Amino acid sequence: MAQPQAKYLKDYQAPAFQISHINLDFSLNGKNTSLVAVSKVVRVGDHAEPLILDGENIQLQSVKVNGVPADFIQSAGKLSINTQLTQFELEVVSKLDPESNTSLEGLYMSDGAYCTQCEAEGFRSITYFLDRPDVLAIYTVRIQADKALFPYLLSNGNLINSGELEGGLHYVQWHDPFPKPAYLFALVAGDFDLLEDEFITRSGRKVKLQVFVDKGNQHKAHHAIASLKKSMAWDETRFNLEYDLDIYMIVAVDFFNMGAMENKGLNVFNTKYVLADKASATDADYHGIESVVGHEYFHNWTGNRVTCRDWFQLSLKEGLTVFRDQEFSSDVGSRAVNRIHAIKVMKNQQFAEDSGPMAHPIRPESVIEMNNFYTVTVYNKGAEVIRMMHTLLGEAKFQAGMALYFERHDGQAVTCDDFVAAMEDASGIDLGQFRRWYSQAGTPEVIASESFDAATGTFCLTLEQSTPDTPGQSDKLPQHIPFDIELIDADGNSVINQVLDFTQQSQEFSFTGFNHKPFVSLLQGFSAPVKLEFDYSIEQLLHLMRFASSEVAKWEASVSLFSLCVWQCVDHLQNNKTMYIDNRIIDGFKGILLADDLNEALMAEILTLPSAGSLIEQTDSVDLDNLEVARQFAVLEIATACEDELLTKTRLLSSQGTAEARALKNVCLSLLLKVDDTHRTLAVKQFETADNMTDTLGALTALNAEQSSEREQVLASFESQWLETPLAMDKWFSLHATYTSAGCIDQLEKLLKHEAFSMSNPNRVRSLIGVFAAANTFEFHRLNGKGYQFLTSAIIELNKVNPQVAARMITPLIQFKKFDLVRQDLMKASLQQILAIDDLSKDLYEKVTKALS
Ligand code: B3K
Ligand code: ZN
Repeated sequence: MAQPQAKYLKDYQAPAFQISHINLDFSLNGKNTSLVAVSKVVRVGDHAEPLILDGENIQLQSVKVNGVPADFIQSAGKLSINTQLTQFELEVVSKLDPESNTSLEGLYMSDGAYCTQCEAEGFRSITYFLDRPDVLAIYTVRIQADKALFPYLLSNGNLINSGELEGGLHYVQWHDPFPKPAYLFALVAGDFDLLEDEFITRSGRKVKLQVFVDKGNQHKAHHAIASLKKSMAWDETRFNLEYDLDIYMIVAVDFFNMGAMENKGLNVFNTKYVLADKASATDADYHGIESVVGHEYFHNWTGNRVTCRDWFQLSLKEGLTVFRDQEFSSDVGSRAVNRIHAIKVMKNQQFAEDSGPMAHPIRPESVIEMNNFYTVTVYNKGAEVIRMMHTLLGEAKFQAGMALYFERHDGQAVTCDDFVAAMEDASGIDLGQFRRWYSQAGTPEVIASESFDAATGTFCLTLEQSTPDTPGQSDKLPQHIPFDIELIDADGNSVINQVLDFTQQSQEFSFTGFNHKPFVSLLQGFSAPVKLEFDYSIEQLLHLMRFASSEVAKWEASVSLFSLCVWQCVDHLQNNKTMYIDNRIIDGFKGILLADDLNEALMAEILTLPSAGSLIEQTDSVDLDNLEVARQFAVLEIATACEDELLTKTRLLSSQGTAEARALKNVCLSLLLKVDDTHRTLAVKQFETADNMTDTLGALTALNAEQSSEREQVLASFESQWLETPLAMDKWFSLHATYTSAGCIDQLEKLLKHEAFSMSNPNRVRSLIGVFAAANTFEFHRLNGKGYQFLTSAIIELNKVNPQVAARMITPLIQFKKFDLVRQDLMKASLQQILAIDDLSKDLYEKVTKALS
C-alpha cells in the first residue's frame, strides 16, 4: 500500500474553482441514507483544468453538469470532472452509511441521533466537494426523516420551511445566509429534550437560544445556557462583537471526538461540556462548561466570520479563540487561578510536545493528517503568542488591532500573517521579529544570571536565549520575548515591576538605586512560553512566596521550591545519602496554610504539589525510579509536618459552601491521608455526607491513593449509585486509571469489559485508557512494560474503530526521549508493534513514523 504523503504550507495554491452556493438534500434512512448535493461552481481565472473534488468513503450514485451526466474520473480520495465551462451547476448524488461510521467524522450516529463532525476534513466523507477552508459557500439544507424517531431536524442558519410527508416522514429546510467553509456545516437529527432561552443583543436584536440534550437531562442544561448568555454579553463589552443570526443552537451528544464544535449557529458539543447538576458534576466541570461554551461562541467571530485560508493557519482561529476564552474565564472568575491552569498546560503538556518527535511551530509547515495538529502547540502556545502581542501592545492597541482585523477581513479566509499585520498597522508597533513565533518550533531556553554592585547600588540581570533544534528545524534565531520581572526589597516592598523587551541572543538589564541586593522574580505570570533557568536560592523563593505582588508569581515560586527539594532528594538517592528536606522549605509550606492574606483558591493551587509529569518536564533525562521515591518522600515530609494545620483547615472549611473552600479542603484531605491511615475516616465521612460531586470526588481521590478496604467500599458504592450516568462513570473509570498500586493494570484490564465501558465511545476510552497513560506516570512506566503493553493493545484495537482518538492517546508513548534506555527500548518496541499492523491509519502512521525516525 502507498504510504501516506505529507502536504506542505509552501505548496499552497488558491483554488481553481469556487462554489458560491450549495443545496444539500438529505434523506436520512439508516444504511440507505442518501444525499443530493447541487452546487454552483465558478472557474477562477483563465485555465482549462478539470474540477477536482475531495471525497472519501462515499458510494457515488451519479454526477451531472448542468443536468447532463458528467465526464468524470473517480480515484483515491478525488473526483475529477472534465468540463470547459466557466460556470455550471454540479449535481452529485451519493449514498451514506452513518450507522457503520465509528470514526465519528462526517455523518455518524450518537445514541440513535444523526450528527456530523466536519472539521477538519470530514465534509468530504459526506459528499464530493472542494473541502478546503478557502472555499466559502451559502448553504441551503433540506433534511427528511421519520418524524416519530427524529422529531428535531437541525442545520445551520435559519429555518425557512418544514412540513409533513407520507409514510410518517417529515422535512425541514434551513438556510444560512453567511458564506462558510464546509468544515462549519452541521446536521443533527434526533429526539431530544430542549431548554430554551433568549438573549437581547446590545443593538436590541432578540436571539433565540436552544440547548438540545438527551431525554431526561433538561435540568442539566441550565449552566450551559447561562454560560452562553454570559459569553454573548462579555464579547460585546470586551471585544465589541455582537451575535449575527436570530438563533443559536447547542446539541449535546455523548459520542464525540473532542470537546465541542463551533458550526455556524449549530454547535455540537460533547455532553461533558454541557450537562451538569450539583450531584453529578464537580466545580471543575462547571468551569469547563463555561469555558468551552464561551470558546465555541467566540469562534463565531474568530473562526467563522473570519476563517483560515488553509489548515496550516489553524492557530489563526484556535490560538486567538483560546486567548479569548482564557480572558473570558479570567474576567468572570479568578484571573490568577485561570492563569495558573494555563501555565500548567504549557509546562506539562506543551513543553513535552515541543521536545518530542511531533514538535511543530504554531503554524505547522507540513502535515500528513490534519487531525494530528489540533495540538497544545497550535491551541495553547498559539494563545500564548496572542497573549504576548497583548502584553506588547496593551489592551487598547490590541483591541484596535482586532477592530482593524475585522474591518479588513470579515467574510474572508486569511492567514496568521494577516492577523499580525492588522495588529502591527493598528498599533504602530513593529512585530517583524515577533513573527518568528509563528515559524520556529521548540521552546526557547532562557538562562538568567544576576549580579549586584554594592558600591554603585546597581542590580544587573543578564539574559541569554537559545532555541533547541527540533525535527526538520535547526539554527534558530532569537525570539522577541516580553520578559516580566519584579524586584522586591528585603522588607518585601515592590521596587520595580516591569516587562523587559528581550530580543537579542544575550542582553543585559541594569537597575540602579539599591542599598541592598533586591530579590528578583523572573518571567512572572509566564510572560512568554520559554523555559527559564535560574538558580534561585531557598531564601529567594521563600521571599517571593511571601512578598511577590502577583499571586501567580507566588505560586510559581512555590513550584520552584518544591521542585528544588525533590531534585535535592533525587541527588541524595543517587549518591547513597539519606534524603532530608530543609526545614525552611517545610516552614514555607506551613506558612502558606497559616497565611491570612492568601485566598483559598490560591492556597489550594500552592498545596497541589507539582505532579510527576511536571517534574519530568524540568529535566532532559529522568531517573524515574529515584524521582518516584523522592517525590513521595517530599510530599510525605511536608504533609506530616503540617498535619495539625491541615486538620484545622479541613475542619474549618468543611462547613463552607464555596468552590474555593472545597478546592482547598480536598487538597488538605489528600495530604492528610498520606500522613496517617486513621484519617481515612475523615474521607469516608465526607464521601457519605457529601451533597455535591466535588466533595464526593475529593473524598474518593484521597482514598484512591492507597490500597484499603475503605477505598474498595466507596468505589463500589459510587458505582452502584452512578451506573446509569455515563459522565459520572467516567470519573469512576479515571479513579481506577490513576490508582498508583501494582494491581492497577489488572483492574483496568477487567474494566475494559465493564458494562458501562465502550471502545467506541471516546469519553469512556479517554477516561480509562487516556487518563492512565497521561496521568498515572509511574504505573505507566513500570519496568515490567505492562503499562506500555496495555496502551499498545488499546491503540491497536482503536485504530480500526476511531483513528483520531487512537492517535491522540499515543502521545505518552512517543515522548520517550527523556527516559532511560531500557524504557526507551520497551516504548520503541510498542511503536514497532503498532507500525506493523494492517490498515494502520494515517493518523497513527504519522506519529509513529516520526517517533521512530
Ligand atoms: N474547532 C473544533 C476542533 C475540531 C477538531 C477536529 N479534529 C473545536 C474547537 O477548537 O473549538
Ligand atoms: Zn476552537
